[in-house]
Amino acid sequence: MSELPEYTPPKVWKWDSESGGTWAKINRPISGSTHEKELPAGKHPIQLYSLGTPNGQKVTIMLEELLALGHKGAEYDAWLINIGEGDQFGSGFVDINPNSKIPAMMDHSAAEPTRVFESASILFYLAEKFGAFLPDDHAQRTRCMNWLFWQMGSAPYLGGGFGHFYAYAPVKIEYCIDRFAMEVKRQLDVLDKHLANNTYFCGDTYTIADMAIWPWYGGLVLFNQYSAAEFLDVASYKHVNRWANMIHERPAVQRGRMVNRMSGEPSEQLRERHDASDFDTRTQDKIGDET
Ligand SMILES: N[C@@H](CCC(=O)N[C@@H](CS)C(=O)NCC(=O)O)C(=O)O
Repeated sequence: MSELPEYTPPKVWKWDSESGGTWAKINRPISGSTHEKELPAGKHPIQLYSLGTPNGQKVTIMLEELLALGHKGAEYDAWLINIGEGDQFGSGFVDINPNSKIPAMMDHSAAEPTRVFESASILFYLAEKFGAFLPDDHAQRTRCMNWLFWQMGSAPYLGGGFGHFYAYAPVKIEYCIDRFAMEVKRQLDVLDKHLANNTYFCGDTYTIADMAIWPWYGGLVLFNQYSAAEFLDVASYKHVNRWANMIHERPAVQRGRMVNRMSGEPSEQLRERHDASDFDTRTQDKIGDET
């Protein structure tokens, strides 16, 4: 085990704003807005304020899937919230999500304009609104919700635990990396065993549970998330790989993954989406730094 400086926690924790690490600049121990900023609004009933992280992708995949199914009411404007620059602390964003995290959504087609935050809540809201990607049968619906809630409870160990200490922390701490690598491998094993006997998370039906799990665990096995594919030996989870590849083949998933993205191939970054044609005309390779 590597040597770390001796640390005795003080009686009362105090905020050290210089604690270091990739996200130190934006992390704060207090909630609420830091500055006044109204959010823009476009022409569509659904206004999404997000970023193309795994949590953001869940919602853009769902919206693109709904549109692919012919639900015209799912047309949306997707505005970029740059969390590295602190946009999530603007007053307009905090009015929608007091928790200052993407994704956040406004539905202006409801009798009362409706604010929706937390990615699973948004997925569930859209599934109920359009009657899609959520089984009607109570037993099947419960299966779907089990896995949806599984994702919400489990992914913080992957992102906030493993990803943070393996990729972002200013020092590599063996104890923390061990603890969270063990948990993430256990989670991958849970998924792998389930997918050995099920095409999707809910048997033969593609649901919001798949849309929630894929950007995180699919990202790990397909896109070398956190540069950890080799370290976690993700290739050994054969059924997760089979499922992840199958979901990735869906055109709506490929589109959803491009929306509000700020990294990767410029041709796969559609930083803001206001129209279906934007996928052909407004990607970063075509417009450069115009946005
Ligand atoms: N449980 C939330 C988590 C959302 C979340 O963690 N969003 C991150 C980006 S993936 C964020 O906005 N971080 C900004 C911050 O922590 O200040 C959800 O699923 O919607």
